Amino acid sequence: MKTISTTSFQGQKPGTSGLRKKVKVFQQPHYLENFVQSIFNSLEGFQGQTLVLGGDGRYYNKTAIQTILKMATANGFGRVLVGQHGLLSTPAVSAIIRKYSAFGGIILSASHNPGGPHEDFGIKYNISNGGPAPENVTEAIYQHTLSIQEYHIVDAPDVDLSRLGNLTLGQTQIQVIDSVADYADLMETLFDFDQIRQLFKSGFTMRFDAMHAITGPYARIILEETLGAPAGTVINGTPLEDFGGGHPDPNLTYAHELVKLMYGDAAPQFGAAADGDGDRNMILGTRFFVTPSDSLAILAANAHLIPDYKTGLAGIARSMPTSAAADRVAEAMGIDCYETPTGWKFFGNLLDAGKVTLCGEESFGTGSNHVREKDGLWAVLFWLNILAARSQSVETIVREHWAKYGRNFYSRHDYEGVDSQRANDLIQNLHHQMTDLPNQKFGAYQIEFCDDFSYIDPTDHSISTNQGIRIGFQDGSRIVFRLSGTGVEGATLRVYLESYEPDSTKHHLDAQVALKELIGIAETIAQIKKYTGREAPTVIT
Ligand code: VG1
Ligand code: CO
Repeated sequence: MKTISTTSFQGQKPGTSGLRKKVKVFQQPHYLENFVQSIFNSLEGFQGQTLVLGGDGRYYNKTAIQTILKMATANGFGRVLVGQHGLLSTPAVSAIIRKYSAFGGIILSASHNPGGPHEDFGIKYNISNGGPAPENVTEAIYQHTLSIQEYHIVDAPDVDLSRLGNLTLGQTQIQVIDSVADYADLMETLFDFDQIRQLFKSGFTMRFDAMHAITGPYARIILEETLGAPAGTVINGTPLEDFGGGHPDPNLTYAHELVKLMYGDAAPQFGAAADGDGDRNMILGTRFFVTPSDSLAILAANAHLIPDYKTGLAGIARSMPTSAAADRVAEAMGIDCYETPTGWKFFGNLLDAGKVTLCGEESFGTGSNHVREKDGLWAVLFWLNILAARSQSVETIVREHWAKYGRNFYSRHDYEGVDSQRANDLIQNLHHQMTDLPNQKFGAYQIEFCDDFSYIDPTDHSISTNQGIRIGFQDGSRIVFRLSGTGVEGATLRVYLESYEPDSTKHHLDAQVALKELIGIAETIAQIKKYTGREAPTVIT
């Protein structure tokens, strides 16, 4: 065992979901080690306990995982459960932490950010409930990074992660586990696999785009091998260190191969994609896109069709920028709906307290109390189970939902790679207008309130402030502005737009058309073009 002296790095502050930086930054001597030691320094009582470790297979995964194994050993973990080849999806890590009562887990991923030697790497710590470390933990880790002076590591050859089985490293047992098995077993306990098997037997067609990222092996085993979907259902199914040069973010812009298929002639009946680390999902029908906010509402409204949820939902939680479509379902069901800040870490306490069963975010994230992360393949299986039970198309299910609950037109406009100072100025400018905006009229819309969202956790009463500027209109429409906490360079401005339409004769409209006036109001109030120097958003979802 060696103790190495080090000096602190600036900026090792975890964002919305872990620490994300360019690979080159992580490759600096001691950079990764400092952060990992700071995680361990912020924890108490892990000696002899179990750590779960894995990543999405992006460039630097292999190198980082060896370093972390040696540091976990030197710091006194009793056992490390590590995915074969160092691979585990984010929801699989969450499931494994819970199944084996681990102390916590480390996930190596920058999620939907691109990978490769010149792209992004990331690291995230999850606590014993299987969920992302809450803000008090990430803050403690950050404080340790500022004062770190040494780290502990064992001097040993690399561990062979290619074969399943048990090894020892120093005093620590290293168990190389199958990346998929525990997760696949859990999925089988939640859904009606026989019903889904019947669906595929009847000739149902589907494509799942793993985007060359972590879900490939999971989707092949669960969809093709277990549920009988034909070979070729899973596309881009081999995890690559650079995700094939793509951007593993399942949306209409980046999942273009799937989108082309689903909007082409002879399109399959169902399309889905997942992100780099497997926690996001996109749902498509034949020439039809389901917005993530609607998806959450539809899963909730159809939960009675799913074995694990048929006895009812305790409640629903959605992040603040997510549309209120789920709120309407919760209201109809007579259950609570919670509004949390962006990021899955805010759902953990609600799930642990049994206050909610389903959670979702507009950013292609949905999940439930089966783990403490959002879960891409879980959402796909949930949809498959609904499709099998209802024998209707994706489009029909969504349209019937709108007819019953009304439609929440929704869109997010992202301005990526904006100058940080200018982006902060834009937010400042909104702050300055905050008290003057209420009651002002813009065309048909009158502003009811304007605030910077803050949240008090109902279980531990912790307070999170500055979570995004909300402009609420009298008819329930909303515009939200916030800056991304997952980027690595410059700033990303996210503008979230929502309006509610009860009239079903207008439900066929394209969201960008229905939201046109609100989009104009957002520009008038925030002067997006002036501050960002951009004529149009980089990505529209
Ligand atoms: C984004 C999304 C947020 C999500 C987070 C992590 O954060 O908006 O909803 O929880 O990514 O998802 P931000 O701060 O960039 O808006 V993932 O799939 O990157 O773990
Ligand atoms: Co992700």
